[in-house]
Amino acid sequence: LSPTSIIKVAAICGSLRKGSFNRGLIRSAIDLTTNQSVTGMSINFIDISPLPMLNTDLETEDKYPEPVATFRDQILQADCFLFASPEYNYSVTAPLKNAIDWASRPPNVWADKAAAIVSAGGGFGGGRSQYVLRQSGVYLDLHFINKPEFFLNAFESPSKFDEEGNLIDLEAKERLKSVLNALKAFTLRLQKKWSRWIG
Ligand code: FMN
Repeated sequence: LSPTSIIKVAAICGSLRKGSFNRGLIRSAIDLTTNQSVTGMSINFIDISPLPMLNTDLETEDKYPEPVATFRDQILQADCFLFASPEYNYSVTAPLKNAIDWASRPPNVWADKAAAIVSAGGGFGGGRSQYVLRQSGVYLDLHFINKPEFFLNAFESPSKFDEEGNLIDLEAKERLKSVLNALKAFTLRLQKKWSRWIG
């Protein structure tokens, strides 16, 4: 990847519900790249809802079942990741953990990539789950940007989302933009280092 290439971001939402605020954060991030508020990145939303619950009996020696194989390939093809997720009971949501676990099976396709986490939720804006997710990243060699952190209380008034779960708060959009720019910078930094080693 040269600094002029478009960075491919895979965006994953930890909530499966239609009106999800976190899904709204991903839509807003996509808008920021398509309207060129953030340049040099393209964001592809990856739907994790078709994934079965992890069961290693579904694996054969050299194959994963559909739709797991497709999901793993989408992760492999991405340069970096944007996770948007609420916290469920102070932790990572079950759908997101399930997706993380499927892509961690050999070979671990998260390895050596950059990632950012944003969250919308209750009082702490889903923030507690971010630290649980970061902990999995330690084992997976998935490298999270540290700053800026992004937490959003989805329930305070006036609402930062419209009735369809679209982000409407300008200050939050600016913060989201900063997250994407930091993710871009860190992805380029990681990949430049990597190519120096193998070059
Ligand atoms: N919100 C919190 O802030 N902390 C929690 O620990 C928490 N636990 C939850 C557990 C479950 C099973 C569910 C369904 C919701 C929980 N919530 C919690 C509320 C969610 O943050 C809220 O429903 C949020 O809107 C979900 O994100 P979404 O809009 O992207 O679906």
